[in-house]
Amino acid sequence: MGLDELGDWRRSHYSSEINPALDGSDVTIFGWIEDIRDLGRIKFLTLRDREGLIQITAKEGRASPQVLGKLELLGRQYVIGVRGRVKAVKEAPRGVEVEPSEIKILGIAKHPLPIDPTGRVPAEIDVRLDNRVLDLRGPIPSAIFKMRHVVVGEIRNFLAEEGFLEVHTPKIISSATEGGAALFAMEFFKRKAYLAQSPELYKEQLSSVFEKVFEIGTYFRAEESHTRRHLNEFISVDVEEAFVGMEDVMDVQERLILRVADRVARSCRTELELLGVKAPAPRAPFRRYSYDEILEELKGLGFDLEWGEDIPTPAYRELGKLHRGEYYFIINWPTKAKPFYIKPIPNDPDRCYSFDFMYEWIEISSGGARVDDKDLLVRRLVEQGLDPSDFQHFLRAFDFGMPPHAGFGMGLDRLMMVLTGMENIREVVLFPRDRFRLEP
Ligand code: AMO
Repeated sequence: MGLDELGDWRRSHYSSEINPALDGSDVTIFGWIEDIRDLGRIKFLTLRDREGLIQITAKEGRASPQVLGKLELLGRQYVIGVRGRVKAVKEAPRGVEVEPSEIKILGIAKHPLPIDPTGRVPAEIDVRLDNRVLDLRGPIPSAIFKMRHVVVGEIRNFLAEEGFLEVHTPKIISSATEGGAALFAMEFFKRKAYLAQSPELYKEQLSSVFEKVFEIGTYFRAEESHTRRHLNEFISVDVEEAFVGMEDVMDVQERLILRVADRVARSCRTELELLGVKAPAPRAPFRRYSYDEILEELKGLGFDLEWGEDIPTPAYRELGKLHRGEYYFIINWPTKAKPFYIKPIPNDPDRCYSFDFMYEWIEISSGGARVDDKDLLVRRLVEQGLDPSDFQHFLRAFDFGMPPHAGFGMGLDRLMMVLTGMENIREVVLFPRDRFRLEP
């Protein structure tokens, strides 16, 4: 079947803009066919565009033979343009429909379709992800990604208003940042290079120039674990500030969450309703528990962890039940459980100025105050089994005047899981990458 040319047709209205008050007006609309109902003498099409749905109604006797002929050719998810007249009709969804005077077929869809994007016929997440573009046309993914757009915009506005400068650091790097094991190696002409795991070493250096910086960027980790909250490619919101300590950047994190939650509650009502989640209403100030206190809580829950250990997932799961609906910080971790760049507490060097920011059982961000003394940094690198010569460029910045500084990195995808109530991080990422998924 030949496709029609777009020609001079341009959209006059989105579906959501067509309401009973437009009764009698001529409109041009575009979209994807969600449903076709053929009742013989009357045919209903539901057309979806990015804003929602509109009903197209063609009656024999009223519609032209051209229109009736075109209707015979259509299938679900075909892309069409419709010119027609708006009619206020009580029985129609939202009390309005469009009577077509001309239809253009602009794109076809092959049948049978692999999934039903309306979600009425549920499909496994893997099948949905294999057909992600079609899947994204459904109302739930659509709500998630509209909300994600609002969230990213608000984070950017908030940080800019707080005086942070947005920066972009390299993603092709020559040495590990967050530990060697989870690095993706690549060939960089004749040299070996890696994909950045975080902007840590760059944002720290830039705090010695611009004092307050942030970056929203893509990072890569070769972690083999296949979980519902890890991907091999994820987006992090990184913040770094000079002349402050851990508590100050925790306050930034707290204000950021309050601001985003407020914005989502005000701007995403439709999306929240569709997702079936309550508007976020975090109660500040967020509680700050020490690692030692959390270990005690876990003991009470039956997890006898050795001091210094990282907290395993099953323990986090139980901890989350204890902290239901709560955003909270876990601070002052054992130094050996954190990366080399986190500053040990001078009079208690087994503990460090670090925090994880949590919602229930999910870690949303982590950060802390940084080692700002070069000799200590070199010692910390060696203690962690790293070779200081791999970090010579980072270390050199400490010869150029490095201020005390602190910061954090927040997983944007994790935050979106929390705000949308999704249990699987793949739901909130357009084209997720994990060990088993490199496509689409
Ligand atoms: P960390 O390694 O804890 O800290 O990462 C920061 C935040 O990024 C998110 N995150 C991930 N999200 C999805 N998939 C993953 N595989 C993944 N790994 C991490 C989490 C996590 O809290 N440089 C430090 C931050 C700092 O100190 O400023 C860092 O990278 O939400």
